[in-house]
Amino acid sequence: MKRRNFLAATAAATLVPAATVAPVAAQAKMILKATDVHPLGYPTVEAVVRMGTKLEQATGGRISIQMFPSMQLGGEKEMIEQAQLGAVQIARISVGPMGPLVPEMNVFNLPFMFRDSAHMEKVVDGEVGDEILKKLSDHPTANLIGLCWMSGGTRHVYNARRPITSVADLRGLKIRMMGNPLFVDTMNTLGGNGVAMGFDQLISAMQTGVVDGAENNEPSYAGGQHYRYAKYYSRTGHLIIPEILVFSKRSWNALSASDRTLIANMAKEAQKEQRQLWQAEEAEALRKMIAAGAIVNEVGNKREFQDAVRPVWDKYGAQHQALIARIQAIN
Ligand code: GTR
Repeated sequence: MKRRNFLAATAAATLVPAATVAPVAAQAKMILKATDVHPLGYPTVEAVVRMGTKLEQATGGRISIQMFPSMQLGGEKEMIEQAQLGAVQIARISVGPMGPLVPEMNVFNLPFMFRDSAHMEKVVDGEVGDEILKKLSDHPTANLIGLCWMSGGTRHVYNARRPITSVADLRGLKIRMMGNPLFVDTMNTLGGNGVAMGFDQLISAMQTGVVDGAENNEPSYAGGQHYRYAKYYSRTGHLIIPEILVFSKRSWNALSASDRTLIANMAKEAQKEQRQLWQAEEAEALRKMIAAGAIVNEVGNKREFQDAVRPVWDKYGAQHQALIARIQAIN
């Protein structure tokens, strides 16, 4: 059976009560399948695992979470599709690949949109964050419920050839970007060669020279041991992208109102928990990657990079001027 057919076939079965004799539907056991590209122990994964433990405690074991970490179910594109079908209930994904689905989300994907992580966190914690989650949940065809935000640090460019200190150093480098035309345009505008592919394909692409490198935060670079293939890690800081926990709308619609409230509240707690775990992990990852041989450098003049990506803002930001102004006004 093709993967998609298999997923469709299993989707319907996912929320079927585990107990065959269930006197009342409310007591039926429910195992929520969750997935993440990162391994067990990574802050986003750990926060969702803890959310599962809390859900079990709160429901006397009726609701639990089964985690499929480490790209076991594919890259983020596949994870989104599976959540849309209801083959998994919970997916923790980056806002990166969500931009083509929900246009407002692409505002978060604009290079240098946020001044720093604290700015991004303030934005997602406030009205704008709530509105965008709702935009996703209300979207007629996205088929996902936005539960909460998570932190994904700051993304920097890394490659096998040379340190990047100015925009000119990117010229001709093949850099893997997340699957969203905005990111490919960003890299191309900077003079590099943006190549869109899933996170699950990146290591083999670096090994075979299909790409010279990629761009990501320290925990993803260190955790995936990407320094083995691309040792120059240059702190371009071009993207600060929030991550998001989504729930399959198909599965959500099958839940009772009280279970929805419980899951939504637990997700908000997971957001806080992940942020704490993230801060510790970010510092630790930087230490680990340097110890493993990564060569980290600052770029000479950030302004030069910011100026170079203006065409990307013109192309993708023009229709969202009001939202951009609100984000910029948040201090
Ligand atoms: C990581 C992020 C993942 C995924 C990955 C990527 O930082 O946590 O959700 O977006 O980057 O580059 O595909």
